[in-house]
Amino acid sequence: MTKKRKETPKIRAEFRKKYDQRGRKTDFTKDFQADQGQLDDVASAERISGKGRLTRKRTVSGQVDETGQSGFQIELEIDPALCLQGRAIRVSGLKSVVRTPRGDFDCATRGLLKSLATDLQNVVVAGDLVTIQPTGGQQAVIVRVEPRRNTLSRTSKGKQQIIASNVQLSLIVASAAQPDLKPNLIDRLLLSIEKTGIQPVIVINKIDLVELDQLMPLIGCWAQLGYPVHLVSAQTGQGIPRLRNLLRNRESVVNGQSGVGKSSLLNTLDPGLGRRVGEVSAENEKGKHTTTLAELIPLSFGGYIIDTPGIRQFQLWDIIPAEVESMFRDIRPYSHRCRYPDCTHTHEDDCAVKSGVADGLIDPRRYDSYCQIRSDL
Ligand SMILES: Nc1nc2c(ncn2[C@@H]2O[C@H](COP(=O)(O)OP(=O)(O)O)[C@@H](O)[C@H]2O)c(=O)[nH]1
Ligand SMILES: [Mg+2]
Ligand SMILES: [Zn+2]
Repeated sequence: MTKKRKETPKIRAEFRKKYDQRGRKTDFTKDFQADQGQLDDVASAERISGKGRLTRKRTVSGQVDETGQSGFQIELEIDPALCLQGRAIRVSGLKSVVRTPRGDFDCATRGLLKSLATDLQNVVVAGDLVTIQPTGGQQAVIVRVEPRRNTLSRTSKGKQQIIASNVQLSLIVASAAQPDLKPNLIDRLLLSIEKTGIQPVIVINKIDLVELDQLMPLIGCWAQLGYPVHLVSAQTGQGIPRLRNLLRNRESVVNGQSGVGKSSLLNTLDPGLGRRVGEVSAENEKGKHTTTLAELIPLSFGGYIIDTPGIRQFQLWDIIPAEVESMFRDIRPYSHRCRYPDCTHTHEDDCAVKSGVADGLIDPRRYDSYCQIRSDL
């Protein structure tokens, strides 16, 4: 059921002077980072206004839903007649490229939105749905950022950094052989996606190199847990049409070890992409500095692939050891039946998880994966 929203009167909000560094550091910077960078949280008037010098007043209009929770939006003197809706497909610092029905626009970010940026958090990230106000030619200013459905993050300088938003699928690409299939690595990548709300999809490439029978028990285990598995070969084209249908009109991020065939797969899916095969991607090139965290690459059949040139691999950010059990869908149902409430399911007596493994209710390989991930954290 969709939540009903009703308009509330405009609220006069007071903001600190634009370049008041002290204000930025003490007030909403913290909240901004804690709240997944969602502008609607940041914009609630009290938190933005401080007790110090107030130099400007702005009108903020907000919405309150039936549950009484505020969903404030920054909405500053926007003239709807002049504005366009679009999607940020590339962001470098405060410059973005926004794709709209009227073509791509080079955009700056409007002053007040800009003042919400911190060292780590960009106000606009690739994937954001934005409103822009053209300023002439294909130039524009971003005046509004829609709340994000979900975010893709990494840890940088000990903090969570958002690199892309509104991602629908996360492809975990592995190879059946050359390099060997590493099921525990797949489990690890599944775990790192579990919290984001992005749908994971396991893609096993290079199936031309193996007998499929060998893979079936593994695939059955993941499928039973609700993770879709695609068996493909970039070389023979097996499984490609089905994967293409999945990616069509969606935004997908591609993840997986080097050499498993990610570039080959993208080329087979959409030959126009022209990805270089057999090359270590830019992410590993030493000395190459890029400020573009993520980029949306349009697919000829609709949708986007999200490229993350600056990111080596998605880490298990933000997960504490005690959380791991709850993120293993197959271990979670047993984890509260142990004798000790803080059971780690590794060395304790009367452990329901270990009993589950012994009784054949939990896949021993998945349990092994659990132990490995826990000990690595
Ligand atoms: N046999 C076979 N080899 C493949 C397949 N896909 C990719 N390769 C090879 O695997 C190597 C690495 O491919 P690449 O696309 O660069 O992998 P990436 O590092 O994940 O982007 C290249 O030598 C490809 O030719 C496939 O489906 N079958
Ligand atoms: Mg590659
Ligand atoms: Zn236990």
